Amino acid sequence: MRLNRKSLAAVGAFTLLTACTSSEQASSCPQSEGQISTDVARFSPSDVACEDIPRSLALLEPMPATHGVPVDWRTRPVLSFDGDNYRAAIPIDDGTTLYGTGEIAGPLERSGFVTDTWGEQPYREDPPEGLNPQEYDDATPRLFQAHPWVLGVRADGSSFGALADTTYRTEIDLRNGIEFTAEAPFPVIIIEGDSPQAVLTKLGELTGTVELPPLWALGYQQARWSYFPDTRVKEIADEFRARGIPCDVIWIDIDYMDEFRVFTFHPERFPDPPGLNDYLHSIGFKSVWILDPGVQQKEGFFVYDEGLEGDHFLRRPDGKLFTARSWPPGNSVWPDYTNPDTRAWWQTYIPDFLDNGVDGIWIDFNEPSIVFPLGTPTPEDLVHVGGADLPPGTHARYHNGYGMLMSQATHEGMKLARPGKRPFLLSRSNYIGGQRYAAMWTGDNSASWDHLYWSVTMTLNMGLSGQPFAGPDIGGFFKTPTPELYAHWIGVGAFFPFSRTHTIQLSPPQEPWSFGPEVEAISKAAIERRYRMLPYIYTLFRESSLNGLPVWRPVFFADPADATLRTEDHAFLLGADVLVVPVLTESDPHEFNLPSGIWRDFRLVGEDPSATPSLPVLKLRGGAILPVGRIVQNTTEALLEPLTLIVSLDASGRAEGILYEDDGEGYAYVDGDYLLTTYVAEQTGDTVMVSVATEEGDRQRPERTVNVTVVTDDGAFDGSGSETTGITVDLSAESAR
Ligand code: NBV
Repeated sequence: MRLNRKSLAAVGAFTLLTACTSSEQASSCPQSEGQISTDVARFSPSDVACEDIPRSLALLEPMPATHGVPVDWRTRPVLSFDGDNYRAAIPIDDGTTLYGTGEIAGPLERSGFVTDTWGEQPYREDPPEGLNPQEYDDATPRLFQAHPWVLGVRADGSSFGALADTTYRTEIDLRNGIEFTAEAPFPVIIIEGDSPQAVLTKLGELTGTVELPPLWALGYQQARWSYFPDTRVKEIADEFRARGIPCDVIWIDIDYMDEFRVFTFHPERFPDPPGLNDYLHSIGFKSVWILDPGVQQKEGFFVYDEGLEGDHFLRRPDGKLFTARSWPPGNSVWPDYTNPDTRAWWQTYIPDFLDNGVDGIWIDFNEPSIVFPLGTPTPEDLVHVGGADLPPGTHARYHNGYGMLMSQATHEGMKLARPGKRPFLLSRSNYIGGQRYAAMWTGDNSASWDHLYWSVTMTLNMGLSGQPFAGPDIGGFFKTPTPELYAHWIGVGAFFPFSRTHTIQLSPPQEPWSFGPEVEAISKAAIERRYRMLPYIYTLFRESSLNGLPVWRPVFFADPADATLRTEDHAFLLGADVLVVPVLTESDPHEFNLPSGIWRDFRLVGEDPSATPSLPVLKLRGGAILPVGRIVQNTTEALLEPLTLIVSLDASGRAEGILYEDDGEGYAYVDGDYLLTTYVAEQTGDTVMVSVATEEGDRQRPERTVNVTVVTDDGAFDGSGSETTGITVDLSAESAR
């Protein structure tokens, strides 16, 4: 092994602090230092007792070390304690670029930035006066979620990941290598990999992957704070259908509740939730309803009474209930989700709630944030009782895990209530590993071009932090977008893994038709593109659920060793095969660094991005086959009648692509009821033959028409036929061009 001066220094400093570097030692303390698997090692402060090191919320299970870390381990943190704070410094080689750190505004590449992991409502409508957006990013180093995780990509494309395995507030300083700082001792887990993809797959093995979502949750979704009363919800849903704009989900914000009390419905505004949901279902909509953790402290309110009886609410150190203002009038109290009995109690409300025909749940303000006065911090000395494998601890210890534990309780409650259906849960706050329970949106953003750009970089960095199911409020939550901004946002927004328009209370309408006929037509085309791509997007989610790879990937994933791609964050990859090149700036067109190789433009709905710059240019990798469906109004309609295979041949005249299909909402796929097809295309002379190369799963191949479009540098050539006998496309046919 070759050691450079930096890593020698690191080993030297490290061995002063730890005794355990030989290859055979292992400890019964799950947090102790050692190698967990071939590419994963944990480094713990050696002079701290095992019980003083927090138990991991990030990891799926404790994952004890099996043996000591070999002396030639490449990436070694230097651990230290300065009397106040514990620190882990990780030197990096020249040419290494850094990513991840979860939900953070600013550019994709995080080197040079400081992130403070402490979920909270940042109230960041606008940069403080006089600050440019870049400085503003520095000035707001935290958002709603906490991911004490950094992905490093070395000059040669090999990679590593570093996880500060603690829910305590952790500063991630990337100004000079990587430095994690927290007030309590913490282990650092290092993952090594040949590529960033390999590291993310390992991260998925350690912290879990997203569960395959129901297909409808990948459709386009419409929200505002709030559509009410119920007749307004129906009007919005009807309008989508009347205008022929595809949409799967309508969102119901806090005004549906009776005085904002969780698990209640406003008697006048929403007198008949099951009736409303029946209606929505009859026209192909699903509905997602919001819940907040703040429970009104009012005797006679069943959630409060029962929670008090079971001792489920957070208390102050003197034993008194912690009370503060949430949305309901008067004070509220907050469940202590560290207690397994409390999680089980919270779950008891979910079956009745879902029985109203509710399809999905949205949990908000679960950093947790206090509503009045806005920005009041939750006291760090609140007492969490813990239970099962979680020790008791202060709020300082559990704050960053609160949203995740609420997500876990809600997700598991949804599964218990409807064992045959995949839950869809969206959570504003979460912690690394939280992708196993909930999707995320990037919280309260603003209608500005900077926020449009950040919505792309944030979604990318969420994917590089283990969370593939992410997206922003399209159009911006605060403020009102100009028609041009909305058009650009929905243009790219239709491709977010989670694609939803949302806006604040009392703001002007923000539906796709609210900005005039031109933007309506652009929005319709954008959303129709998503629906055509859904079979591919669904296939990507299935892949992510298995191997932890993000759905949105930075351009440098196409060639991690190409230094010119490392900062490209105005374009992105959807999976490995589709390159999306949007316009994210109002002026100053961005100079793109795009991967080398063959990338061919393709179109889906007759659009022309050169004439409509708000619709991103789409490029298909040479060597890829993209499975697409037809335009539908929602996912209750059959997507794949017909199935279209868009083929982009590589230099040797070959291409390959994968399509995953199942029933879209249940768990039958786990027992084999799915169909996974690999299609191949091969050129011989002037003809291209497309056929099924492999198939997996018990699901019957449907009888359906299959269209093939071969995109070449000369144009597009079409063919049609059956996937059981293969399809021939004639590249010499003039008429097809
Ligand atoms: O529930 C109201 C809003 C919601 O629309 C938004 O998406 C959340 O991020 N919620 C915050 C509370 C209002 C905060 C100002």
